Amino acid sequence: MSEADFKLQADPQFRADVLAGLKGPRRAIPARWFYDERGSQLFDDITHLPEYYPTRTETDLLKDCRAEFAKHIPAGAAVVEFGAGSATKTPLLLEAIRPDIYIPVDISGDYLRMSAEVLAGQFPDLTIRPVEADFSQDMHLPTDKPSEARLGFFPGSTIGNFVPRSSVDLLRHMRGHLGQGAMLLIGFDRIKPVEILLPAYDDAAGVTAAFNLNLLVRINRELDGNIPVEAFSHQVQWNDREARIEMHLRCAWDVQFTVSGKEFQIQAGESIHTENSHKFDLRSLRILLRAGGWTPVAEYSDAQEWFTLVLAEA
Ligand code: AVI
Repeated sequence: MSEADFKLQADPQFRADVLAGLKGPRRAIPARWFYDERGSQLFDDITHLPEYYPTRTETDLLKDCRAEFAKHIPAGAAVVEFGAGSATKTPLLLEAIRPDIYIPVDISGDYLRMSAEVLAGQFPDLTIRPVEADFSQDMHLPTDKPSEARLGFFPGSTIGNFVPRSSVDLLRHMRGHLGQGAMLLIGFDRIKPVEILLPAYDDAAGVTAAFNLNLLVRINRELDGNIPVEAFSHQVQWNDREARIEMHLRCAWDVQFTVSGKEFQIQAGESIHTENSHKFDLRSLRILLRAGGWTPVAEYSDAQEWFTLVLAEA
């Protein structure tokens, strides 16, 4: 396939989001577009960084509580994971509840297939039905046994990457897809001192900076852009009013560029807002779950209260 053909095949939603998001005065591009192949790899690297506490905290929590939450989950429930699945967290859940069917849902088809293959090797008796879809949009989930109960698994505090109105929509959407008698196991990153939060999103090795900047590289490659990537730098701030970490790409000097034939200008000091990562206290996460149609059944937090896993029922 020629480079021109490849560009023609760019995701139309990606193009629409980027063209709308680059228009001033408040420039913002949805965080879900971070995850091309390189972005997914960089995110995986982030999860192993010493500063990025959420993954290891949640993994330890899963290890400690799995016997407890397994007691609440009906035998034979199918597991639907929103996201391709993590190499460590997913096996812990599958070992604890031993479902017959596992349905990972992810926007990145290659990553989804790769992780499904690895899991198939680890769980030879498990039926794995990967679904390539954006789980925040309409999708179709396979039904092997029409009567089966389903457990949704949404770890990593990915819910925090949505603004409150969208996270309520997403939770309701999940409830609709999972059906009657569904349960949800969901991770929430807790509010904590900025001295811990900021380095988690601005690590010394610069991996998160590379993850953020890769969005511009992706735009240039897939949307025929010529954004001068070297003019931008990774910037992280804590927005206390909204209880969230924000990632931006700050422009150091005036630039002019085109994307898909459209012209843009960004002045020195302006930024493109690329990600929100909301943090929660116990009250805010309970309110969010209830607004999304879920009733918390059990909550599990680590000793420092840095992360909470909630088991909820529809
Ligand atoms: C996927 N998500 C939960 C991560 C987070 O912590 O908000 C994405 C991330 N962005 C920078 N580092 C990690």
